[in-house]
Amino acid sequence: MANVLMTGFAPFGGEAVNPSWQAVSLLGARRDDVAAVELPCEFDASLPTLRRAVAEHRPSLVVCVGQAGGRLDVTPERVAVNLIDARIPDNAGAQPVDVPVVPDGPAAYFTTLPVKACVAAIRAAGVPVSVSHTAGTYVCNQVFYGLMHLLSTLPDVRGGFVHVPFSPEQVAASGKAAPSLGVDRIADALEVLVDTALRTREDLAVSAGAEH
Ligand code: PCA
Repeated sequence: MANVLMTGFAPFGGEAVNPSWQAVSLLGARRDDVAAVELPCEFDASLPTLRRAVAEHRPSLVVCVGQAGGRLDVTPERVAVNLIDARIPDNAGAQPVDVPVVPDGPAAYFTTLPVKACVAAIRAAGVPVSVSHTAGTYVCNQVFYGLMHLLSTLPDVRGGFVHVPFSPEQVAASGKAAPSLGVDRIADALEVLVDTALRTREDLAVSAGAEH
């Protein structure tokens, strides 16, 4: 019985694949306790799809994952902001600018994942990883904020968001120089994150801060 819900995104921005969904679907196939759901990269449809998945699977842990092309490493996100400012249109052609995710919602929510313990465990497993303090202002931040808004009404359910780099196949196909991480390594990191979150209630009291 799945008690972990994981989501990844459909390809967007002209990419043929999205390693977030590739890695999440690998984990869904690998583990009985993980339900894997693909979210559309569309402002209107992403959160309704997530809410339906939470209602269907009734998880105790929700980990949403998205691609952050150009990032060097796997990045568990710490904070979601109540702001959408789309740099490019979504897959339905919508490009909202300077609108809230939830009108009259709080400015931000923090993750309820133990991100520092997760980073330490993923690092020990040999995958490059660091805490991130911004999930951007596009569909991923919208989903992260919407998830935490929903979980604020479900006190027994913890959750958060993880961004992942391009895969080597994406970088090769584009011909651009960019950092990448194989989908199998991304899946390994996400599996360590899930196991760490399931057994860790109190996050580590170590610094993961950044000057910028
Ligand atoms: N990354 C985008 C949206 C979908 C995805 O995988 C983002 O970071 O907002």
